Amino acid sequence: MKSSFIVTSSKQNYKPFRNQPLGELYLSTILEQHFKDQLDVSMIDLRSINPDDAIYHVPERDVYMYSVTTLDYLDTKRIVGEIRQIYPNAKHIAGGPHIEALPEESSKIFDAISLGKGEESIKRMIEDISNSRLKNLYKQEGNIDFSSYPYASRKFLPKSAIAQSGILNGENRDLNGTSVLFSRGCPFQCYFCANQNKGKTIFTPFEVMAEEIAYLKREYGVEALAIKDDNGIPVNKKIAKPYLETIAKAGVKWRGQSRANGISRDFVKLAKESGCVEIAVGIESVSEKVLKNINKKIELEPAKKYLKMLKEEGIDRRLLLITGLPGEPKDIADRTIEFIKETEPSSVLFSILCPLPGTEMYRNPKRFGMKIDYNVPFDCYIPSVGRFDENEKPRQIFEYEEVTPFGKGMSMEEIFKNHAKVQDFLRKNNLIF
Ligand code: B12
Repeated sequence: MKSSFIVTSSKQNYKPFRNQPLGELYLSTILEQHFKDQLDVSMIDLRSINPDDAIYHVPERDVYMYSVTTLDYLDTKRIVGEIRQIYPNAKHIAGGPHIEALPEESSKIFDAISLGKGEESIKRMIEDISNSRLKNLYKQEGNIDFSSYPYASRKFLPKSAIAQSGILNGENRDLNGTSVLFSRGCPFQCYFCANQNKGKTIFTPFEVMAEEIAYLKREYGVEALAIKDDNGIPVNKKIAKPYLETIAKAGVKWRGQSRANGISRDFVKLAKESGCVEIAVGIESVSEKVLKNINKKIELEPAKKYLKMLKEEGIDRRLLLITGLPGEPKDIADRTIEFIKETEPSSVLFSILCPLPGTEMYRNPKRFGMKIDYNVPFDCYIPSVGRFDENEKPRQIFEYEEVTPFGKGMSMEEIFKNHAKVQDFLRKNNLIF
């Protein structure tokens, strides 16, 4: 049997090859190891191909597989339809955050969907296809033990698409880098976050982590890593130490993201020693009240101290901030600018709230005094409007009721104005990246 993961056009990604389709590579590796010669596994990479022409790049397969995010959903739906016209006997199976968030709608598009962890389901789906007994829904309950699974082989893509310069900034810009994911899951429950892996974080065993980095160095000449883990300095101290020590031994530079609280100077030092050059910190809002409304579970004074500590230890700081959150004060733009001046980050990603499927806000907008326009197409759910194109216009997906549980609702006009004001400040101060 012949199977392929399709990576869709990703027109929303500013540089589509800057990040690898890690989930697709990982699941392909699992399939190949399990089925050996019984299954041909490959990847059809449609990134940066115009969706109008995508079909011309799709060879015939028995099974097409998709890992779907909200932004990719419409592209995916379109290519599935086009493939069905040309290769009507092929099966289409899917999983991923958008499928997890909206399973009913998604199951109309695909022959079968997978909910929960997919490592075992994907094998079962392939077996069931080969025995002509594919079901519509596969559900894998509970967590998995990572030690039973391999790291993602990158061989399903050409070497040229794996590593490149520009993964790190400043003096490390020229290093040859790639992205990696060493853990899954986040113990926090922020209401704006679409991570479906809420709960216990599971980690790749440290020896497998070491093997993966050694493989990337050996096969792809990798010197720099963008660590995509939700918490690149793990919150659990017992894990953080061996995790950072494993990276330290590998001798690479890296950037990642972390919580804004709960990390002591010892761990910041250890991160620095392990090659960390930049940490993105999810502050989200400079209003304590808003932080409570979104269940962020951080406070601003400790967050400022943490940012200062990172600076003192020589690590660049990237602030992640969102506007349009429930209960923002009128002067949020000015307060945000003040916070940025005070904390002196190296760069800032300033987004407008985007209530993505999978978030508590999308599931339960009333709780936040929000009205979501469910008719807005899914490819408009862009969280980082205006990041790379000053003229990009934000599309309105939601609005606040006049009266919300947190006081008077802010109009979208005001929200867009606040966003423009802060973006303008960031642009003038060269803080956008
Ligand atoms: C790495 C990553 C990226 C990378 C690469 C993505 C990739 N294809 O690998 C990059 C940087 C490109 C990226 C970009 C973006 N991302 Co992103 N990203 C992630 C991250 C951190 C990990 C995803 C991953 O690789 N997981 C590893 C795989 C193996 O695990 P998994 O996805 O949980 O999949 C399991 C199951 O779902 C199932 N499964 C998945 N696919 C399939 C397919 C089949 C056939 C089967 C059977 C099973 C199956 O099995 C898997 C193993 O158990 C997640 C957050 C997270 N921690 O999960 C966000 C996340 C997926 N990203 C998100 C977002 C919003 C974005 C951006 C919009 C951000 C932005 N501001 O621009 C862009 C847009 C990308 C796009 N075009 O759609 C959201 C998606 C929400 C949504 N509703 O779609 C997430 C959940 C983050 C969040 N907390 O909100 N992202």
